[in-house]
Amino acid sequence: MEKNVTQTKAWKKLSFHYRFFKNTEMKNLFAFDAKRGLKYNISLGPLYLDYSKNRFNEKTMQYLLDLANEVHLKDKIEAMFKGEKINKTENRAVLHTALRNRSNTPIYVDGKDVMPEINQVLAKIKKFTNAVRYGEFKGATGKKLTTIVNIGIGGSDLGPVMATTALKEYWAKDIKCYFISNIDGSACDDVLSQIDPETTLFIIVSKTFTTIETLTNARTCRKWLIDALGEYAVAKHFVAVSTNTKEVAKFGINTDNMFEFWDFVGGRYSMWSAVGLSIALAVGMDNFEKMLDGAYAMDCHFRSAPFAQNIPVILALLGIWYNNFFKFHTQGIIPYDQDLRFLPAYLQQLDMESNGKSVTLTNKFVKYATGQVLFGGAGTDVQHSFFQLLHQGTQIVPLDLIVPAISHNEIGDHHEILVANALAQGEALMRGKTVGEAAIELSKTGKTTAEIKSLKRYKSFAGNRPTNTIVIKKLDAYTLGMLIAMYEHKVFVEGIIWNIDSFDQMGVELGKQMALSILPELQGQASGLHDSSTRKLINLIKDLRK
Ligand code: G6Q
Repeated sequence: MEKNVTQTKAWKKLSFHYRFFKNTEMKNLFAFDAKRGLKYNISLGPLYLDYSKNRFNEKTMQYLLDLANEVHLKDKIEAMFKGEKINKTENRAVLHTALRNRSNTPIYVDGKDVMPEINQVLAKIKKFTNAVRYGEFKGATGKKLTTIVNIGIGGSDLGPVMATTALKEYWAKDIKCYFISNIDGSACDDVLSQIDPETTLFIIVSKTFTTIETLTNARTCRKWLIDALGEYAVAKHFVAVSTNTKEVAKFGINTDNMFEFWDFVGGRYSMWSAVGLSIALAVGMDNFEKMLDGAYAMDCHFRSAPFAQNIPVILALLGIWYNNFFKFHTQGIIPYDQDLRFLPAYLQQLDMESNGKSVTLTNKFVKYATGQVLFGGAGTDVQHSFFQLLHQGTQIVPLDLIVPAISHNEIGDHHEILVANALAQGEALMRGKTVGEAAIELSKTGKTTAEIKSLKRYKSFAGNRPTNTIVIKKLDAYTLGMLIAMYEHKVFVEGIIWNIDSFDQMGVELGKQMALSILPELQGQASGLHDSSTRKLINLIKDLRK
């Protein structure tokens, strides 16, 4: 029987330590230890994590590492990699790591090695990708397929959108990618109004192949194509990625044009599988494989590095320290890279869907905070919007600042300005500016004593606000793979400490069911039981639509 994590020795030590440590200022930690910035960092290939601008000292870190050991993290990591059924509520293995198991060593689920099937699908993706990119697999009218439309939602959309955008610089010159996820008709209309049916390949991505948004969007696109080219064109313009062969066939897609994946791959962990077909089509199979290589490098690091030198483990432990002790329940992700602008949305799902849970693996309601709220956006844009609150608001939001050293577009001094901003934010958030410092600054600008008095508090910054700085050499497929795997494992470690199932998503499923019950009412059928507000809203909208 697992111990409640708050009853572990390490947790108790952390609680006690927190009381004395909580007001310690990072700027003093830096002042007392000139080497702090040289001590608290980890390099892995093209990725460098500086975690020195966080509110911890050696003792804190030791207790956090003790906590990782006390919850048997090492064994849990092995259990995941070895294919044990760690997704307890769904009785499934969790093997997104098998999809990028570049060593190809066997991994068994229910006594069967999953690697041969994974390799087969990878080979099929490669063959198809090359056939489309080299113009061998053509559209129904004989034209090359150069427009890729990914139809999927949630885990079947966010990874492909994020990764294709991140790797935009590697796209084939003649390829364009579009994504339709939202059921809002505007999502379909936006894309269909821009593309040519003769050169378009639709990829329907749905693990279950029952998701109402995806199937509705897919039907609309199918009709659009048939109206333009006739029914016979469907086979040449539609492929599917799913675990549900039966439903794919029912939809009218030749199952030869179906790319399989498996129930041991969660939606939000699936971009390494055939769900990433649009990524492979856009950037080519070599780059897709480089992305898998990068993730594999992070997997090997996560599996073998001592916890004190383990990037995902350190990130997760700091996350626990803030969320459960400081009660900082929000986390910001700020990539200083325009092409990573969808990373926060991607990580929002990864983190919040995985760890937004309230029941432990031992079937008890949790009595401590679990998953934090994650948000973010690309720097420097967001410095001009929500950074105000991050600097001077009453909530403290630990940030990850992600900074590529080399830009794909070294135009003038754009990139130096970008990097200078990223580094300045980390330093400013850590140091802050005291009221006294603000007063001195104001006096240097010639303000009167009265003016200084009235302004100095407004111009002060509490500081002591934590940031991790993650420097990557350049945003390429390999590094992107590392980065995403790093966050996947961070989320995993936090889930282990909280003793929750990070791999189910019952919350998402409730929404799917409820919409299905209201839909017939909006379409004029008898009304069901609802609270007075929902009833009124249903009737109001029906009236407005008359
Ligand atoms: C991800 C979730 C969820 C899922 C979508 C789409 O982990 O399970 O976001 O990906 O609901 O589901 P389908 O792929 O089954 O259409």
